[in-house]
Amino acid sequence: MKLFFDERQTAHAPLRELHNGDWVPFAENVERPRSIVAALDDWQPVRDFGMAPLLAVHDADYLGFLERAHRDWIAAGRSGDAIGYTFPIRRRRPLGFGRIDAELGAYSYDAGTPIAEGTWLSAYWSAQGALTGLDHLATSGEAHAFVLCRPPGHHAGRDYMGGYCYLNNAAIAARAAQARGLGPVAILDIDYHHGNGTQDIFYADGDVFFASIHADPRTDYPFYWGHADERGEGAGEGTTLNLPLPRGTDGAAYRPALGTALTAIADWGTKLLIVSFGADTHRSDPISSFALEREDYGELAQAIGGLGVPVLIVMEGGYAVGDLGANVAAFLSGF
Ligand code: OKP
Ligand code: ZN
Repeated sequence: MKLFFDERQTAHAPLRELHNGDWVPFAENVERPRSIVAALDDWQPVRDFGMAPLLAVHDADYLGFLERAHRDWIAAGRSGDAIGYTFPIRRRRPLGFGRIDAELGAYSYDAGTPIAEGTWLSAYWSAQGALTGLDHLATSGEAHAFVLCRPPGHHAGRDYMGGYCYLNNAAIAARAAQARGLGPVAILDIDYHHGNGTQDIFYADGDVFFASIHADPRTDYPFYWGHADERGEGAGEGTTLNLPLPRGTDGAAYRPALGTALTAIADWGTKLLIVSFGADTHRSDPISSFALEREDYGELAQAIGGLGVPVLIVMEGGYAVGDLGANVAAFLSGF
């Protein structure tokens, strides 16, 4: 299987994040991609598909904000990473007024997603990686491709960042796949955390099926999305499937949920599957509470590969840096 990564994805290096009321070292750090790169070979260069495929998912004003936010932060006399602290609560208009602090709040839903000097460069090349992996699937005839997207993407919406995510790599690849006539497209999100950004982007869209297996949002981030009764709306009614699982879920308890998701994805007539893969379901993950073992990942991949459709795998979370590369390798070996 071909693997895709660009060194510019390591420019993004925020120093710290607000976590459970304290400042802690930023968990989505450059050791993550280093660990994955070291564990695998057959890495391929990422190509530049430009801004158009990003604009097919994200608002132009949001992309402009991401690109200039850190410069505006420095121009405002600040140092370090740009981070919001005032958020437009429901029913309050998210007016930006041009002050960087107001914009940071209006374009995000949490204070755990800092913008550092290299953030835009890394997010841009992370998304281009997803597009390159898709192009490879479309032109090579190979069945599977892996993109080391970093920063991850599944928490980013049309006009917001959050959960270490800025550009929604899976959604960008899905829209590009549709445009190339590779659909019907489904997205399967198996990160520990619910992919709220991806869900939002396709919630009223009847052409992309979104299924997610994740920690129950009654106990886990992102709390306000991913509940079992969220099934899509309008033309997208029934094309969102949420399968929340309790903390402590192990491989044996996880597999039936995966079976449910795969059956729904097959029944929907999927021709191309995009997998948002997080290795933060592993028992050793420092910010998550599932109990999957390394051996479970190969089995999950085998079940997914059993669908018999092309699969584009994009990396989402996974924070146990010592285990991360080996866990990703175990997953990919199952294809
Ligand atoms: C991203 B991905 C902020 C506390 C909330 C956010 C977790 C984001 C996970 N420091 N933590 O889905 O792995
Ligand atoms: Zn996660």
